[in-house]
Amino acid sequence: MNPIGPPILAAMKSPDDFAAGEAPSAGSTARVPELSFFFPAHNEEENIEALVAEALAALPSLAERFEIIAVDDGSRDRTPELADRLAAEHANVVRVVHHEANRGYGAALQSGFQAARYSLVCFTDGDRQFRVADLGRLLEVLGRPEQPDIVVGYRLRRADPFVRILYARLYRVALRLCFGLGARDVDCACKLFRRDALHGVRLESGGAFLSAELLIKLRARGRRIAQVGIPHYPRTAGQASGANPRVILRAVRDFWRLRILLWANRRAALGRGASVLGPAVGAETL
Ligand SMILES: Nc1nc2c(ncn2[C@@H]2O[C@H](COP(=O)(O)OP(=O)(O)O)[C@@H](O)[C@H]2O)c(=O)[nH]1
Ligand SMILES: [Mg+2]
Repeated sequence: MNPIGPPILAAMKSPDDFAAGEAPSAGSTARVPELSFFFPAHNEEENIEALVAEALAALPSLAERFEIIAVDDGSRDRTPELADRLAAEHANVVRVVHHEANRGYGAALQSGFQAARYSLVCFTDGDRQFRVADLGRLLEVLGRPEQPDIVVGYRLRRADPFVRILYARLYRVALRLCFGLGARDVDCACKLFRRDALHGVRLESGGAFLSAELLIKLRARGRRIAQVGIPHYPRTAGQASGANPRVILRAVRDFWRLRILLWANRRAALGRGASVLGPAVGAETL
């Protein structure tokens, strides 16, 4: 028996539908007109200022107009006040979304998408394991003749403990078997989207499963996803919590909830959750 099941298979095509790209050199592309960049931050007081400085330095060569959105996910350190200060210092460029309490990685990404206003939307994590300038690699692939709707990174050499790499391999197999999802590195937190491609997508997961849920639902809508290798760096400040048992259990629960809902009623399952996009801002009001 095919473990994927006909409803998803029909829309998701084969794993090979993901076009793996060679990693082009960063910054080799023309500037795009506008770009929203956001990052989730949970207790990232040691990273947030350097990340925003890095983004302010890198984004002008990638986009003519850009915004930087910090999503403070109920941090209990100085992240909220540092984020507010950065937004005040760079009033038209840096914005902050605060969660009053910690809601989880997926909820933080959802808030980033909601807040993003421009026609291209991208994110990295807030822990500086990616370089903002490497978003140029994603933009270069987005501009290729195949016209992908989404470009997702895969970590060329993942700079995390071995146990994380092992979990990621098992997760990849599970996603392929249960959802037919052929992404090389679903959790690579370096992704770029045409805003139009996100229309109609609704998401439910508040935790780490959101990255997979997003790609599964985009594939189900027939969106073209390309992949490109991205350098990854060790976390040098702050604490990683992505492998906490609570985080893993929540992801497992969300994984099976979506799988079972899709089996029960694919159409209803795809329509559950909150719309990923907030309102766009017309050019005249910018
Ligand atoms: N794990 C976790 N990360 C969060 C949460 N909310 C926001 N984040 C951010 O998500 C990113 C990835 O977190 P990290 O702990 O480094 O996960 P890992 O890279 O998978 O180990 C960082 O930018 C965090 O600040 C949360 O509730 N849990
Ligand atoms: Mg990390």
